[in-house]
Parts: sequence; structure tokens; C-alpha cells
Amino acid sequence: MATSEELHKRRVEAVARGVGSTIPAYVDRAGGGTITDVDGREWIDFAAGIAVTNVGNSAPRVVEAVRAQVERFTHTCFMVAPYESYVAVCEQLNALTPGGFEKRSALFNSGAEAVENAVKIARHATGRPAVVVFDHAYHGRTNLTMALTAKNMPYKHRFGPFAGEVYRVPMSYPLRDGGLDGATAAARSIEMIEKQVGAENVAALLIEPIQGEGGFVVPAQGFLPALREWATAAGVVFVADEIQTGFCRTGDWFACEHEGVEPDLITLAKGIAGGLPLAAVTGRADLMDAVHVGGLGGTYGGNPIACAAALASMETMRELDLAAAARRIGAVMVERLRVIAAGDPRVAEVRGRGAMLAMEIVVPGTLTPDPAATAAISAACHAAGLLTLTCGTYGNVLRFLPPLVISDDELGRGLDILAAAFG
Ligand code: PLZ
Repeated sequence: MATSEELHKRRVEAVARGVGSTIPAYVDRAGGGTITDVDGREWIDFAAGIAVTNVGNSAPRVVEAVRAQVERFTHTCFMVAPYESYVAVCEQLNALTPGGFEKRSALFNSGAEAVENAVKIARHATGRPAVVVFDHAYHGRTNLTMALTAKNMPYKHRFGPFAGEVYRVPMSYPLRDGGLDGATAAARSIEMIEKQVGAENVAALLIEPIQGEGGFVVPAQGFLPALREWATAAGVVFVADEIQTGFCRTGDWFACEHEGVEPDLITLAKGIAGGLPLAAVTGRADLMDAVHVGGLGGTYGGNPIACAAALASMETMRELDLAAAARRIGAVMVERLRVIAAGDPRVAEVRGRGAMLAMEIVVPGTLTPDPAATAAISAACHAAGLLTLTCGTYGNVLRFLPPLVISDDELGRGLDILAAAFG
């Protein structure tokens, strides 16, 4: 087998430079909590493929379901000749997502595609043009979702012009907004919407209940409920982007549940199918069914192999109670992260929920972001066998997203490496 170094040389000659990778190691296999490269080097996985393999890599039920489906049929296109697993995934999403009202779902391939479709549905149902998003938001890399995303480098730089009718308002970011309470932070955003956009022009308010790429920003308590309440009164579709927070990651099936928020529409992807590409929009039947027949779709959306994987993943989450696992993992991690933070003035804050945790790194004694120190700590982790990711508008957040089936031993070893990387 070729070595990682050999593969990297081939990659540079074959793969477009614009597609980056966190580590220059080429994967041979991956399991519950580890990734092994072609040279036999092992990393403890605190990335889960960016919050995707919540059930672990090659989870037994997923492997079995995919294998069985591949043998029956690989693709007919649901828009041409439909099949049961698509319907079953929609039934489960309708039942699992917050909100006791009648729901419908539609399936797509990627998170960005789900977000695009949520906007299409909200615009169609309301007849209004504007979409409101937040500082630090991340919603994807397609043209509309680049417009919805806040950060220029690397996502938007020189890729414009962007889609119109997108308006950005402040996020509740307790570390950096002077600790505004949720209601006050929401009132500030709402006033901006009303004065600068006009509520009656707004189709959708789109928000990540805990921001992902933007820095694992957890809004102050009460922020999301206040926005939800305003959206209801203003006839604005409240869309929760749970693409990174969903499927047990935060210790509930969905992060909105933590404050009892019931979105009108939810966008889902990542953790839904154990690593196969699948995404969804789930929400109020009256909004979803407002769209004319044929108005939503795509060749591969709800591919039968991805649907089989999703059914197996959701079954695994129930069977192993991965929401409880996320809470347990989170408790173990937070304790260790707080010890690190107490001994290192570069750590401004430990935050997150369940198994979606982060540390924000600053110049000691200030709130000035320190992306260089963040990158150095991350590189030390990689060198010592722990796969971590960074994020944040300022590139100064270390984030931790272990698979929810990681063993206690792997988790402990990962945290030991992390502690050592802080030196
Ligand atoms: N919404 C909240 O987190 C994807 C992006 C990685 P896609 N986040 C990882 C990268 O650098 O491209 C994401 C997300 C939220 C939407 C998306 C987009 O999902 O499946 O990557 O399109």
C-alpha cells in the first residue's frame, strides 16, 4: 500500500488546491473512536468527520443496512420511482424533531442544499423575500449559503457576487457582547430587523441553536425563545439549522429542545446517516406542503443507500441512547477542560453542550483572539495522535466533537494528549 507521504504527493498533482485537509495522513480505516492511516498511525477522533459519525465509523447496523440495500437496488430516483426507506426516514424525522404539530419532510444530499431548500420553502409559503441570519453564522458554500454565512476567509473570498435579500444581525455571544442576557440580545437583533428590513418583508429567520463553524457560540439563555416568539408574532418562518447540533450531539436529539424551542422548519444533515450523504428539511406541514408538486427535488436526494444508513443510524442512537452518551462524554470532558483552563490564562472560556465542546483561546488578560496559539495547540495534538479541529470567526476556537460511541479509554487518552498539548 502507498504511504501517506506518497499519497500526499499524488494528491498535490491531482486534487485542486482549494480543497484543504486538516491532517496530511491518508485514512486506511476508522472505527468507534479512532482513525488509522495507511502507515498504521492512529489518531483518537475528536472530529467525527465534522460532527457526522455520531454513531461511529462503520457502525455495525449501518454497514449491515447499506450492504443489504446495495444488493437490492442502488438508485431509481425518488422523483421517478419511489421506495419505502425515503418515506420511513421522513416519518421518523417528523416524529423525532421538536414540535407536536403535523410535519412533512423532504430529503437532499448536503447541508447547504437543505438550507437552500428551507429558504425556498419559507419564501414560497410567505411570499416574502428577505432572510435574516446572524453574525458568525455558517450555513454552507453554495451561492445562497455563502451569502448566509458570515466569515469571508476561506468561505467567501473572491467568490461573489452573492445572493441578495440576506440581512445579518447580531448574535448573542456572551463572552464578546459583555454578557448581555438572552432577552436583551434578542431585542437588539429584533430592533435591527424591524428598522432595517421590516418584519413584513422577512420570509425566514435562520439560526444555528449553537453555532458550529462560527466558534461553538452558545447564545445566552432566553435568546432563542425570544426570537421564536417574535417570529411567530411577525409571521416569519423560524428555521433552526441543526446540521451540526443534531442527532444527539448536544445531549438531546436536537439542540432546540434544550430551551423548548419549536422551529417551524429544521435543516438536518451530518449525523443523520452515519457518514453517508443525506440531508433533510423537516417542518410544519402547512409550510412544507405550500410548495407545488415538482417544486422540490434533485436526482440523488434521499438516495436509497443513504436512507438505509439513516434508518440504521437513528436505530443505533435509540438503542445505545446516544443522547445520554453525549451528556456523559460532555461531563467527563468539561471537567478536564476546566482543569486545563484553570491552569492556562490563554483559555478565555470553556463552552458548549453535551459532546459539542470548545475552548476559546486569547492573549492572556485580554479578549484578543490568538489564532496562532490555537493552531499551535491543535498541531501539537495532531502530532501526538489526537485529531482536533479549530473554528471561529477569529480562528481561535478549539472544538471537540468525538463520536458518541467513543470508549472511556479513548476519551481519556484523547484528553491526556490535549492536556499535554497545552504544555
Ligand atoms: N449548516 C450549521 O455546520 C457544515 C463545513 C465544513 P454541508 N459544516 C461543516 C466546510 O468547511 O465545508 C454546515 C453546518 C451548518 C450547514 C452546513 C453545510 O453542510 O453538508 O457541508 O453542505
